Amino acid sequence: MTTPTTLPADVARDLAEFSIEVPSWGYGNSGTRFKVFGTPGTPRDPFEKIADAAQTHAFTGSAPRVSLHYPWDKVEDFGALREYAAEQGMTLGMINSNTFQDDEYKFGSLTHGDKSVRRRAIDHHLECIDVMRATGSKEMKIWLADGTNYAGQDSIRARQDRLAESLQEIYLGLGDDERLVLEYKFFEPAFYHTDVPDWGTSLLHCLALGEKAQVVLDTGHHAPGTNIEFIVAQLLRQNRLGAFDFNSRNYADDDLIVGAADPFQLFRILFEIVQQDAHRPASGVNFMLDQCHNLESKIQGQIRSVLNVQETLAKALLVDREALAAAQTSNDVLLANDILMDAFWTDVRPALAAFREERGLPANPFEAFRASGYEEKVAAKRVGGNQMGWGA
Ligand code: LRH
Ligand code: MN
Ligand code: MN
Repeated sequence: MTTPTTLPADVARDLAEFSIEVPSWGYGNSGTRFKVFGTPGTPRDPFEKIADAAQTHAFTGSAPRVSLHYPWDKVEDFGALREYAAEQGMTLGMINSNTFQDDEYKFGSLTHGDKSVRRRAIDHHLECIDVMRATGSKEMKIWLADGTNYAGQDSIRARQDRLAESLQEIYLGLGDDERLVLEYKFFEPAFYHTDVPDWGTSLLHCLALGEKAQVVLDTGHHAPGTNIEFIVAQLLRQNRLGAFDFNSRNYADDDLIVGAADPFQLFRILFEIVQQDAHRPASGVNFMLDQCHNLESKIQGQIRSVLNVQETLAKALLVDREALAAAQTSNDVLLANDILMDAFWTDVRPALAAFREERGLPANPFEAFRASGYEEKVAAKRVGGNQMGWGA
């Protein structure tokens, strides 16, 4: 394929409809267990995080929602936060529960052997449903840090049973138009077994709960070599892929910028999405970022991420699917592969620049944001006070 200067109309339409949800915590300081480096101008409260997220949207036109983490983003009045977001042209997205930072959850939360700890963890999730209602959100994301470090530490089976029971109670708290998504992760912080380590476990719990429960796939939560696009295809086939946490990894749960470590993997994932029309809003799949910008500027990192997803989605949409189907039918292995690779290697940047300009957006959102002076302005204004960090 030669470099296109404009996008085909159907591709442009799909890209115009496609949106990405950004994480509030992506705008706060984060780091490793060794050091958290601060960045000048880092938000001091959830309102400032939303103001920064609104920049990502203003420059890309594709990131109109902010996902909140509770209680990291706890405020007195969620209605006021919602109104503030609306003034900034944003809505509040998925509410992430958090049962991984309290001492009481040292040995588990929804799986804990002590009923009173489970009660507390269930109540926290019911409170998240209240937060959903106050913020206008319809979705809750559950990621559990629960697990054990040593063989024999606890009964794997009993923990599954307790988890199923706890989830059931949370599920019953959902309204008809609300849903929960259950995120899996193969290790960390637990190092021997994790209670929701893989898509199969998450799916089994979701199937037991009902249609308002779906799986969330965080791209960083798999063992090296895992074929993530296969999982995507399978979950979509079952209508149980609720959301993505996009990021990229070289080693473990690195939370680096999506598409940075392995752009081809992102392409393969998005091609499975496109083949099942799951990129369309009607599919209900929430495409979110879950990233931590330890070294780089946070808003620039978020803008880069949105652009990476947009560019890669454009490539996936450009695959000649008719020709691919014909090559597949005739078992022409190399032609089929060539058709896919042709789209992957196509430089869509000039066509996307034209697409953005047509919509009144900067041709290069990344450069335009850097030149806007926003970062310098907030760095001067937000001195003093506590910068919010991961876990603040
Ligand atoms: C866990 C996780 C989960 C949390 C987020 C901060 O590793 O991916 O989604 O909510 O990180
Ligand atoms: Mn995640
Ligand atoms: Mn993670």
